[in-house]
Amino acid sequence: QTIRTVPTEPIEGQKPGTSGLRKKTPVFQQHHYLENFIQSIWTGIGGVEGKTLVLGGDGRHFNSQAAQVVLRMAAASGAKKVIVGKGALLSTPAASNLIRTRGADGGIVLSASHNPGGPEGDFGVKFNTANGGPAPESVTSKIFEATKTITEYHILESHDVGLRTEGSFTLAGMEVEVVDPVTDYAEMMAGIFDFDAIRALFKSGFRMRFDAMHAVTGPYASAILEGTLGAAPGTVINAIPLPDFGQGHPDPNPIWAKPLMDEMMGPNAPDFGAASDGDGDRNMIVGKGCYVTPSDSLAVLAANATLVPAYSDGLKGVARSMPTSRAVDRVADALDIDCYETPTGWKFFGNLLDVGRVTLCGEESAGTGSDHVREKDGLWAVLFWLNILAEKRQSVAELMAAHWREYGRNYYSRHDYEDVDSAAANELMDNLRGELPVLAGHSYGALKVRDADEFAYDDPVDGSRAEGQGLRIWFEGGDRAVLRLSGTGTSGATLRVYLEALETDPDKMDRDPQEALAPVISAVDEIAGIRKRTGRDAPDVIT
Ligand code: VG1
Ligand code: CO
Repeated sequence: QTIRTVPTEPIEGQKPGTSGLRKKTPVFQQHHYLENFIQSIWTGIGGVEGKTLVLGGDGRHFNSQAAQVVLRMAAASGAKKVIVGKGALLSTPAASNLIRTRGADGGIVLSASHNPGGPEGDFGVKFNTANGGPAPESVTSKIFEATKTITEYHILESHDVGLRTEGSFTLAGMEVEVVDPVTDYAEMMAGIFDFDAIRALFKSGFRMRFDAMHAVTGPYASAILEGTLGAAPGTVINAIPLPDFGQGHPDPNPIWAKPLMDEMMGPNAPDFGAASDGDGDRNMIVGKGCYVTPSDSLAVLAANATLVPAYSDGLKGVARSMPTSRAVDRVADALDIDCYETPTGWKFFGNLLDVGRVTLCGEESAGTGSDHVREKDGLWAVLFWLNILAEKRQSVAELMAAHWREYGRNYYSRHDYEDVDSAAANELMDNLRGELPVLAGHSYGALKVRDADEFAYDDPVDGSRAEGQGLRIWFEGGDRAVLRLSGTGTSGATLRVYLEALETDPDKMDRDPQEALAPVISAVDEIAGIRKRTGRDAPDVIT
C-alpha cells in the first residue's frame, strides 16, 4: 500500500456554514473536491497524526464512497485509529456520543442533515471536536483558511475496505474499528430515561407513529421503540435508510412530514407522533390533533425535566437560539434558573454545556438536546416526551393546554422563502439593517416598534464574539420578528422570518397561530418589504 501525494489547487467556496460544508452532491463528487476539504480539516486541526477519529454518516447518496476516501486520507496522514459505524452509518447524536465515550479526538459526520439527498440532492461534511460537538468558529475558520492555500493532499492507494461487519482491522498501520451504530446510543438512552415507565405506557395500549423519513434514525427507532420498549410492530415507518430518502425531504416539519401530520390530524390518529431528520438530530412532536412547535417542546421538556431520571435533580440552566421563542424563558423564570440566548447553530451551545452552565438547549428548527451529548438529538427528545407522558398519563393536547395556562402561550411560526435570488435577499437584509436605528416609535398597523437591532453574541465562557446573527424587531406588548439568511442551503438564498406573539389571556390559548401572528406578519412585511423584494406572495415553508 502506497501513500500518494496528489497536487491540487484551492477550490472556491469551501466555507463551512451553520453546520458543516454543504453542497449539491455533484459538486462534492467533482475532482479533488472532497479530498481538498478533508485535507483542509486535517490542516485546520493541526494534523491528524496519532489521533483517533469517529466516522459515520446518514446513508445518503455518496456516503459510502466518501467514507472510504476519509479512511484512506486518515491512514495516509498517520491517524492512529478510526471508529466507524457499520455500513458507514451513524446518526449525528450517536457520533457525538462515540466521540465522547471513546475519548476520540474528533469525528467526521457525512451528512447534509435535513436537506434532500440523492444524485441531484445535497451532500455535506461536518467536523466535530473532542467534546463531541460541532467545531466552533475558531476551528472552522482555520479549516476554511486551509482550503484557500492547499497545494496537495495525501491518500492511501487501496481497495475499498469492508464496513459491513463489526470488528477491527488495520489499514496501512491505522486501526479501523467497525461498530454497530445503534448499540452504544441505545445504552445511553436506557441510562437517561425510565424505560420501565415507557414500557408500561405502551403496554397500556398507548399507540405511536414514528416517521424515520427513510433516514438514519430508522434503525435506532426500530431497535429502541419496538425492540426494547415494546411499541407495536409497525410503529416506526419508513425505517430503512435510503440513499435518496425515498425521494423525500427528510426535514421533520408539518410540510415535509405531511403524511404523518395527516394521520395525526385524522380520525384514527394514534396518541403520539414523531419524526426525525436525515442525520437524526432533529425531532418533530405531534399529539392526536395537536402539533407542538419546537419552541414549545423545549419549554415543556424544561418544565417537566425532573420526571426523567437523568434530570431528577433539576436543571442547571437552559439555552435557546435567539430566534427560538421565549416560551422556555418563562419556564426558566419560574424555576429560577439561567436562560442563555445564543446564535443559530448547535456549536454555540458547546461551551455552556461543557462548563455546566446549562443542561437543556434547543432551537426553533426542531432541535432539542441536553448535556448527554454535544449535538441536538431527535430520538432523545422523543423519548423525553414519552417519559413525560408515561408519568403524567395525559394527552399531548391536555399537557399543552395545562402548560399554556400556567406559563402563557408564545404563539410562534417561521416563514421560509426558499431559493430566493441571492442579490435580492442580501439587499433586503442590507436595507433593513440600515433602517433598524430609526424604526423605534413607528407604527405598522396595530403594532408599534419598541426597539430593533442586529444580534451579536459574546460567549460568556471563552469570550469569543459572533456578529451579524440576525435582525430583530420588538414591538410594544412583546411581539417580535427576526430575520436572517440560512447558512445551510445549497442554492440561492433562504430567507427565514421568525414570528412570535405572547398571549397570557387564558381565554385566548386556542387560536390558529397564523391568525394570532397576523399583525406581526403584516408589520414585518411592511417594514422589510418581503413580498416586494422577494417577488413572492407567500412563504414556501411555514413551520
Ligand atoms: C438551520 C437551522 C438551525 C440548525 C441548522 C442545522 O440553519 O435554522 O437552527 O442548527 O439548520 O440543523 P440555517 O442556517 O439554515 O438557518 V441540521 O439538522 O440541518 O444539522
Ligand atoms: Co440534522
